[in-house]
Amino acid sequence: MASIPLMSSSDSHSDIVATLERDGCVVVTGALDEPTRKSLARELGPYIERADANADLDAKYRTESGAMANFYPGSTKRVTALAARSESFRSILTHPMTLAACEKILKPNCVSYQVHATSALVVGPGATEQVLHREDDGFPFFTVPRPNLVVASMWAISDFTAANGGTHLVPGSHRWVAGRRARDDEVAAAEMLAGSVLMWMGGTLHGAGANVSDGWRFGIFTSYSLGWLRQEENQYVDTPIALARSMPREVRDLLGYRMCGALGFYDPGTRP
Ligand SMILES: O=C(O)CCC(=O)C(=O)O
Repeated sequence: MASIPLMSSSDSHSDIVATLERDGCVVVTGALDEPTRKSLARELGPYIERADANADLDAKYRTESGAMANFYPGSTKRVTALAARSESFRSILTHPMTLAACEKILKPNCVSYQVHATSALVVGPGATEQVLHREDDGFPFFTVPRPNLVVASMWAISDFTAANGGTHLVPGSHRWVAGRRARDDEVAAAEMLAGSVLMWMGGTLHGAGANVSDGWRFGIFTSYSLGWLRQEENQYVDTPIALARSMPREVRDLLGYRMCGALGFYDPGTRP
């Protein structure tokens, strides 16, 4: 049976990142303290409350083949634009452990890396399994296995179990060639206590598990990409410049309000 390496936040960042690179995924316990988790739940609660548990999305994205419906299974709430919506989210965005992973995995391929996408992913009872996919699938120009373009993370606000929709991962699949499909025994569910973080490589096959429990699974997804790529979530729309100006420099920079080498210049009059 496949398994996901389990480490602790007291392990060195370099050991954690080396494990992530080797196996394509890693769970690290004790990464987010309880007060921060509570603040995140409080700040995002009203948005999650209002979010449709996906009946709409299902209909909106359904294609003739049903492919998008497999990507957006029902009974799942998605709240995006987290940098704009939650001040506490900044401690996830700038967490030294995930930034250490970006420094090692992304930085060799770019002048600066950036936020790629953010979302609270709340999987409810009855949700079916999400189709396995790769974070770097948005860049089909490169052939699989692609160079390192994206690093992803899922922060457990609630406990994650195999029964409540714990993320499915295929360890090692970041090195697979295109078209290789995962056997059942190659897929592992991320089981982790609240406060843990699951990190995975942009090329690692993964997807939300089915929720056969009677509780909701609450995770916060955050990914980063090379600064010269198009962000998956449009951070300039979700965090407009007036709001970005009120944020710490490090956060603004990560959102993309800076140049990446010669790319992304702006008129000095609109300086962020
Ligand atoms: O919710 C999860 O566990 C994974 C979600 C995911 O990979 C996605 O929606 O792209």
